[in-house]
Amino acid sequence: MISYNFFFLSFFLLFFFFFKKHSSTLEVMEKSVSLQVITTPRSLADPLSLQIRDLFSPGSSVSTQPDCLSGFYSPDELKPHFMRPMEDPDGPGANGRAFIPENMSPAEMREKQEGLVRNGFDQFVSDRISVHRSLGNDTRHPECVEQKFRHCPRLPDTSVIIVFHNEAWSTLLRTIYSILHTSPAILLREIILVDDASTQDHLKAPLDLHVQPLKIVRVLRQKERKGLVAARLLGAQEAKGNVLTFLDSHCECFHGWLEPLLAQLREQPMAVVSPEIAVIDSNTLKFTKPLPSAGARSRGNFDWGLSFGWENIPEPERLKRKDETYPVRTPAFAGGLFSIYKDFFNHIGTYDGQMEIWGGENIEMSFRVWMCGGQLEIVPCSVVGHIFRTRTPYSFPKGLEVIVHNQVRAAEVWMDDYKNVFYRRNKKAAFIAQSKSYGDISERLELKEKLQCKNFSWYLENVYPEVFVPELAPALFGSLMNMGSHTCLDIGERKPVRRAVILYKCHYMGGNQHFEYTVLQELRHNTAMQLCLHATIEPEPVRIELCNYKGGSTVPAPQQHEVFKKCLTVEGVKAIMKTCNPADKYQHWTFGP
Ligand SMILES: *[C@@H]1O[C@H](CO)[C@@H](O)[C@H](O)[C@H]1NC(C)=O
Ligand SMILES: *[C@@H]1O[C@H](CO)[C@@H](O)[C@H](O)[C@H]1NC(C)=O
Ligand SMILES: [Mn+2]
Repeated sequence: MISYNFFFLSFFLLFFFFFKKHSSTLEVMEKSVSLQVITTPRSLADPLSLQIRDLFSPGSSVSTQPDCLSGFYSPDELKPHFMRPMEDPDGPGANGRAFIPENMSPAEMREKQEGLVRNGFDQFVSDRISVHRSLGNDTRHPECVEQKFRHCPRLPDTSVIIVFHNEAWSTLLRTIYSILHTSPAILLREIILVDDASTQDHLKAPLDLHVQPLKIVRVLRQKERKGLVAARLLGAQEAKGNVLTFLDSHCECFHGWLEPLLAQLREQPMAVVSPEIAVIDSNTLKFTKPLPSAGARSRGNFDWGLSFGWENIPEPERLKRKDETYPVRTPAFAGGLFSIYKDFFNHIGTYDGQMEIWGGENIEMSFRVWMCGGQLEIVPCSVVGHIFRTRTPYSFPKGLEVIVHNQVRAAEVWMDDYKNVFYRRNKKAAFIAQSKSYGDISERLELKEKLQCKNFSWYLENVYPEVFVPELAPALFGSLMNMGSHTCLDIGERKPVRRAVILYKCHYMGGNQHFEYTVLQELRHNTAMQLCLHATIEPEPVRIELCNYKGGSTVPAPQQHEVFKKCLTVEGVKAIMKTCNPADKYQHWTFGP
């Protein structure tokens, strides 16, 4: 362990160098532009894309569809299996509106509370809204509303696969009917429900009896609780459609959601396409309708704790979209709702079957699809609503550790040396990796070899050039313990930007106590954002701020000069900059494991 007098460190706490990072980012951006030309959507005439189409959807190439008509699909041809029944426009939640019950009896209050606890959304409200409710007029961007779809080659058909575990009756049925009322019958081959060992009675015989007359809805059951990945694999195996479309069991599909997904796959058979996700409020079931104006689009990303997140589309990506019907390329995807050719799903290695229950599988699939020749896209003209639950009722029989287990499998297979960046931020993951208790990954490595997948630095440079990459080998890292107070520097639980750094009992698990002392002599906390320790003038506590860099050079903020030659000192529960005194134990720090 190395003990520091903070005299020197304090000098460098002041501001934050990004010259090196910044210049390499620019370089990479240029490279990515040339790549976009190759993979830009709608390259129908591109021989490569034709070749790929033949490979993955043999039935749909022009030559094998002699009866394929010219022109566009008419509204009549795109009629759904079941028209939506007429609805009372003033009924609860009609047209996607919120439903707020009034004058509730004590029994109703109890029912409401129990529903909330059981599901993580308000089942009481859901139960009173029609399972056939409409979502009102089509409010998408006019270019989406007016989008037409060529007959030739024919749009592929799809199996919709819905995995559920103890889903409420009304939300599950509303998901099913919303698909049946919005999907063109010629494109919807079937709906496959996969029961991941639910224990609630309504999901057994009553569900079978209810969907049986609908003919195109099937229920498959997993006897034992195996989780999302295994259940989706079961559904995929049984699916008869050309395309697999995965949805959650508490969704509502908006007007024309399916055609744009299938049309984009027809153009790019090696794509994995996701709809734009609209929020269905977990308390009122209000459906947040899309706006006709082209809003700021977001895309998916990941951070170095391997958590999925959203970000605004960077300018170069935005400019590449000629109109609203163009897809948005995304470095990572949420993984809940998406469509993929069944053949391509198999070709690209489906899922890592040894991932347990839920969590991390979307990041693994994101890396794999991009690195092995595919691409991930969000299609904004396709809008599907989803209830974001306040808590997950999806229980984890073996505890939350399975998520870390899954993340370690993803890191070991796909991240090369960059896996250490993750392990430094998650000590539990580091332990699982070190003790090799993440299971056998040899099949996944063989897959990577067989598909001749690119490496992780290729992915970072070409797919996500905007990503902040922490140093692969920082000078010092870990928990920063104060020798006087024996507590550790911690960013706290709340959104840390512009907040005082706190001192907390050392837990040595990384997370909020992970700091790196970089070769540029900054103290950074950089898991989700690029955060730097920011010196302040006594008695202001030292803050955590977004690292500050400007153009190609580094200029200290003016007020920072005054705190030169001060030392980071613990005083009570605060960290402040004070005049240096080598005898003061509260100015000595050490990097822990
Ligand atoms: C839907 O559109 C029709 C015709 O454009 C209009 O008359 C009606 O008011 C709209 N309904 C809602 C709920 O906005
Ligand atoms: C990753 O692949 C690129 C080519 O795409 C290659 O230039 C580079 O050396 C590879 N990096 C490693 C660490 O293997
Ligand atoms: Mn969900």
